[in-house]
Amino acid sequence: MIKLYQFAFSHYCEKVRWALDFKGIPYTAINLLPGLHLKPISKLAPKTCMPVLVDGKTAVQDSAAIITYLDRTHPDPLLTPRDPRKAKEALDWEKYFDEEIGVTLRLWLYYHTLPDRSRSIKLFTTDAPWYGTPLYAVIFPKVRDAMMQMYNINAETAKDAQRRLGAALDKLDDVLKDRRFLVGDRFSRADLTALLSPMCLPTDKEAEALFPEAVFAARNQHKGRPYFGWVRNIYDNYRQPMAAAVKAAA
Ligand SMILES: N[C@@H](CCC(=O)N[C@@H](CS)C(=O)NCC(=O)O)C(=O)O
Repeated sequence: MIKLYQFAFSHYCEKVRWALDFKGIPYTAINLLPGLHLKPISKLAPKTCMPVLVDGKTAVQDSAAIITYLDRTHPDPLLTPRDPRKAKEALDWEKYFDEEIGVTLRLWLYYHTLPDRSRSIKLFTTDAPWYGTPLYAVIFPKVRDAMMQMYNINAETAKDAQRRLGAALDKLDDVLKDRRFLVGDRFSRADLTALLSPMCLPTDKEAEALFPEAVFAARNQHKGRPYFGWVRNIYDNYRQPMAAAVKAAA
């Protein structure tokens, strides 16, 4: 059975869960804790980031590489358009999402969330092993410092991330004026809108509990925007329920 090493709360991991569920592939999710993931992941792959998919002797790291791998090994249904020009367009959109939305949204969210210890611990222990909460009671300050360093989080970078994210969302609003899908007239990997799930998916009540004030306020301002409705719509219509056969914790 395929194994997916992941952080349950990670939007890059949600992208791969979605691809697996869309294709109806059974898998086991191995949920790790930030900080404690470093050792197991460095044994599997060159970098420490997740998602990492393990299929027998093959380990694939990086959400885009995993989707390409799954399209090769489980082509029905394909997520990459067959037409080479459209395939390139879909990959370009995916890269844009990964770099201009996934990275900037995370940096901005973490800048506002990490100072709040209990909110952060709640987020990082989502569906994680039982010992996560007592362990973070002790090691959280170290993990927080490491994350701020790893993602280069400070007031200046958060401001820049917010600006870049704003520009990317404006571009999406503009493009979505006259399209249902980002590429052609079919759902493709370009429309796996998981990277916007932290912003768009929680209900108002969940968002209020989950987000720091600045993020909650921004989210409320965005609720009427085309991109926001598009993400919700695509989720409603194309996101199958999670099919992880076993949810293991390590
Ligand atoms: N480009 C990568 C980004 C993945 C990524 O940034 N993962 C983060 C969680 S959101 C991570 O594992 N960070 C911990 C680390 O890099 O050690 C992908 O698309 O999979």
